[in-house]
Order: sequence, then structure tokens, then C-alpha cells
Amino acid sequence: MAHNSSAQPALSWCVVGQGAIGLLAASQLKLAKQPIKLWLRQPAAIDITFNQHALHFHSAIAPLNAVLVPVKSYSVIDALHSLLPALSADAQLVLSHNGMGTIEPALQLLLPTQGLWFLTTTHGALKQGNNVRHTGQGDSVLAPLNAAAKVHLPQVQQAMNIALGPLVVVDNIQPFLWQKLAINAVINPLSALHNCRNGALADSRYQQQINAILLEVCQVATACGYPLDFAQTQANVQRVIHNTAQNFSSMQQDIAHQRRSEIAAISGYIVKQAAQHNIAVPHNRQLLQQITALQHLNAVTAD
Ligand code: KPL
Repeated sequence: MAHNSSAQPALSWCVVGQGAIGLLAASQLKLAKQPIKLWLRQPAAIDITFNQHALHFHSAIAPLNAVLVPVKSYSVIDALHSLLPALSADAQLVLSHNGMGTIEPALQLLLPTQGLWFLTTTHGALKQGNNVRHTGQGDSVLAPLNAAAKVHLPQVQQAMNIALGPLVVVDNIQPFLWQKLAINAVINPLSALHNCRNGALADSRYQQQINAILLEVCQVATACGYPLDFAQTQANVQRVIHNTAQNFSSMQQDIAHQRRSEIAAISGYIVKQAAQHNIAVPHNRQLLQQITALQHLNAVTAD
């Protein structure tokens, strides 16, 4: 079917929540003079400082036709439930988080006319109070996840390029999500367990465990139809450890601040997929158990 993209209404973006990556994206859009609002639990105006710029954001009101959802994996479905009544029938939603397992349930919640996207990014941002800093220059991979998304490709690509570019658009996000999952399966739980910066994981005493974790991830990814080369994955992990040496991973910060972590969507996803393919993953299972136990301990201690 021929499609006239100029007949489509302009997308007016809003970002869900006040997380660091979301505020980074919102700030870049605002500095580029794009219409951008925030979707917050309590409607309120927000003032932040972004890299020395004082920025003011209004809260979004329905109907919403373009939404970036950069919330933690375990909040995606709740966030979508809260957004659903406010979405226009042709709304475009972009998910962006660590881990896997949210795409299928998200697609089931939307109308066939509402577009779903995934954006995976290596940008780093840090939020301290109302101050947001772009701590790591990165890039992003964006993919449409249904037919209703593909119709809006130029508009979504343009906005996400401003927000979290440079980016490439791909047809299938899965291979990229598996590559990112392998990185997060190593760095996130190990840095949280050892309460260290990412760079500390370059120490030779961790290499045997890192290799064992990665061997399992590569086997599971391959069984799922997304072959991951072990040597290349190992090199990717070492590159990220090196490039983010001074950073604390998101899971280290979550555990250190007694917050829920994304372990279920990272090691938990690997363990689940492994079970479906009868693959033993003792190293990933152990990390899942150790981080889950720490979370429970935190929850009990916080009571
Ligand atoms: O994605 C990350 C995270 O902290 O969640 C890495 C790549 C490990 C960077 O810290």
C-alpha cells in the first residue's frame, strides 16, 4: 500500500518518568526546540539542570501520540497500563531498558494500530537531585516491532536521533538485545555482588567466572536462534568494562541503594530460555540466586 507520510499528524513526544536516560533524551529534544513533555505519576512541572542548561518541563496530558518509555524492565508493563487510556489510536511507543522479555507482553497490550519500538543505547547519564549529566557519549540501535510502527519510521527515527543518537535503524532488534544481554549478564551482577566499579572486573581473578557466564549466554542465545560468537562477545564485554571503568553499573547502584534490580530480566531471562532448550546454566543461575537473595535481604532490612 502506498503511504503518504506528509498526511500524518506531527508526533508530539513525551517521556515517561524522571530517570536519568529519560531526562537525557528529553533534554536533548528540548535543546533542539522539539515539543517535549514528561509523563509523571503526579501531574507537575519539573525543573532540571542539564549540562549547565536550566530546563523546564511540563507534564503531558492525553491524548499522547509519541511516548518514550525508558523505565526499568520490571516497570514496563505497569507503565503501559497507566498510559493505555491516554494513548491515541495511532500512538508510537519506544521501549528502552536493560534485559529482555517485555516485548511480547507489551505488544499484546497495544491496539494493532499503535506502533511499538525498541531502542537499545550505550549512552550514560547520571541524575543527582535535579541535576542531570551526560556521563558517557554513546550510540543507539532502534527497531520497529510491529507493522503500525513501520508506517512512522522517518518521524520516530528523526526524533530518537536527536534524543539518543547517533542511531541505526534495524529490522530485527533481537541480535542486538542478546549482545547487550551478554554484557549486562556479566557486569551488572558481578559489580553488584562485589560492590565495585565496572573497571574492577578487569582483574584477572574474575576472568574464569566471566568466561563461564559468557559461554552459557552464547549457548542459550544460539539455541534461541541468535548465534553469539564467544570470542567476540568476550571482547565486547572487556571493551565495555574498559570504557565504563569509572562507572558504577545500574545493578550495583540498585543493590547499594536497596532498590529492586533488573536481575529477573537479565540472568532470570537467560535461565528461563535455557530451561526451554534444556541447557544447563549453573553460573547464571547462581548469579540470579545471589542477587535475588541480596534484594530480599535489603527488603527485610528496610522493613
Ligand atoms: O548497561 C550498563 C548498566 O550499568 O546497566 C552497563 C553497560 C554495564 C554500564 O554500566
